Amino acid sequence: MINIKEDKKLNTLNHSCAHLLAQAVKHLYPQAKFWVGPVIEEGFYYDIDLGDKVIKDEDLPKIEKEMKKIAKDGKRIVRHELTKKEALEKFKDDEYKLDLISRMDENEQVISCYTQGDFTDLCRGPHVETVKLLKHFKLLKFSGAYWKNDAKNKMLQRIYGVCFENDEDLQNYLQELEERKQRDHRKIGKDQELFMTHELVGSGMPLWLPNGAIIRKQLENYIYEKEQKLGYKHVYTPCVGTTNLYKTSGHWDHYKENMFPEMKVDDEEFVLRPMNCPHHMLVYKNKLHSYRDLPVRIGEFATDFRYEASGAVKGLERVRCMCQNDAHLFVTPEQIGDEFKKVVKLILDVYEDFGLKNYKFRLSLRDPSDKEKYFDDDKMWNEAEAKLREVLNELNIDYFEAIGEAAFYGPKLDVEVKPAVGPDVTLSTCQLDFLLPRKFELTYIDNNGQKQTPVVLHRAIFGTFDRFTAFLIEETKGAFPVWLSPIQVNIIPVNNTYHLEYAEEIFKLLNDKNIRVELDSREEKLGYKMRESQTRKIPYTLILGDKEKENQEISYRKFGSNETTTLKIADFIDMILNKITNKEN
Ligand code: TSB
Ligand code: ZN
Repeated sequence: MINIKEDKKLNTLNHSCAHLLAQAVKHLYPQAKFWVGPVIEEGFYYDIDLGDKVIKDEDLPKIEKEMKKIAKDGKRIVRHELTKKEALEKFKDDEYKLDLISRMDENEQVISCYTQGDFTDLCRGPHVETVKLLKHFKLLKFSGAYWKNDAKNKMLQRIYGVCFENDEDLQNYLQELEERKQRDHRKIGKDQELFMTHELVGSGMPLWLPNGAIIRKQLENYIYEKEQKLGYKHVYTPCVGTTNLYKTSGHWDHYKENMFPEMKVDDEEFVLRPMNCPHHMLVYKNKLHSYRDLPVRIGEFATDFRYEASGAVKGLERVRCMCQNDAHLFVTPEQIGDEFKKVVKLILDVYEDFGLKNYKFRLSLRDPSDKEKYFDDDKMWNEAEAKLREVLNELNIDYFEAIGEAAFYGPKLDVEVKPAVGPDVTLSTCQLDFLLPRKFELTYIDNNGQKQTPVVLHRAIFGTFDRFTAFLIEETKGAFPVWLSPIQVNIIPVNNTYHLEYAEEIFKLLNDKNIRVELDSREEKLGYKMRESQTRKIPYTLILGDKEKENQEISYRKFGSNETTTLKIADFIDMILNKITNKEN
């Protein structure tokens, strides 16, 4: 998909289309007042105050129709420049425009408006010459949006649209959008019964259903095994801590707005934990360490709670209750490079196992001017950032840098991916931290018998099981490799009267080998059951009839193939177990 915001021609076209939208809305709802209508990567939107009116599904076609009418009428789009005084006078009844104008400095910028027929809007431009050129557009969706993004303000109506130069581009885009909707993990999650949400449990709190739980368990086993081999020691710690714990760590000062509010129990004040680092610092501190023990690698599949804005929560991808594949690595300063390198290699290794290719490394740095957000120690930041760059260059890793994306305790390397719908998100992360070990007064004894402070690497390979699963669902479009698939084999007897007994026999054989198998003994047509097995994206569908029963064989179809293969039952079991072990498709 082309980035409309960055394509000069499309940017102008979409911006002009936003004005066309506003004009049509004004015709239909004369009370309308307009806030801003920017161009975004995938089109444009306009934030509109419609008084009590709330936009509904059926309104979009009406607005679109009016837009078409205005466009056909073909008025020119004319620019006027104004002084600030004139602008304030012209828009004196519009609190939104007054807010914008009052913040403008006429010595620094020209104040301009654009008029098309009966509609004038304050705007920097540029625009196309006439509304006639706006032909190939579509209104896509709408939502509520607080004025200036602040929940204390009035909720405005935001309408999204997109405009192209020709119909072919528009149709291609709409088709891609449809494909992305089909791939959306929220849709597949529902269709395949992977997870659910319920308002009684709460927003951003998904419930993993049996099918989803199988996938999660496989992920847990997979990464646990890898981490064991790499010398990680796993722990279990509570998903609450006292407020004091988070005051000690600095989260209370730097991360409070992302946390659930505190709760009092007897004389203690608790918070649901947003991160596990403080608990792991205390686990480290539980005993004395010599430089010979380092690196100490403490891992946990740890549940965290974070306050995410209600408009931002999304399926499994952005939740308020999540489970991190977390670990904190305690190292000597000399070990930072090596240990960081091992983490990056583990990330690469895991992505390879899952066949993931669409990701980018982002080196997330602090914004040096933001002394509030980031802990203030220039030397520490400079050293840490330099160290990460050095390792990335050594490993020849392609990455981009992002100022202001660091954690409050240090710079980090993040893996960024693009979901089917919505903005990019981070999966894996590895974060360098010189601060928390100091706050918790952690030590190790060096080779001169002196106490030293270790450095900590925070790392999560999957990020959270929640977000990783969301991404995996979208990448595989719900057709999981056999080792992850909730149901690996679906058995269909050709005719229940003659073949059910044999099918049950095969079911037992597979089930005994821990192969996840289902037997479809419903009184439905064979063709119907086979089609359904495909729709459910089950990797292997077995069809058992006379021939198979007679020869102690099975016939199978793989997902996505129309070919039928016949094998001796033992050979089939060998084959599928091999694929599961080797994580092959
Ligand atoms: C890696 N203290 C570190 C940890 O030791 C930490 O918490 N880092 S984090 O804040 O970046 O979170 C780790 C990962 O959790 C992120 O990389 C991201 O993949 C995932 N994550 C963060 N917020 C959410 C959320 N709201 N929903 C789902 N996953 C999330
Ligand atoms: Zn951490």
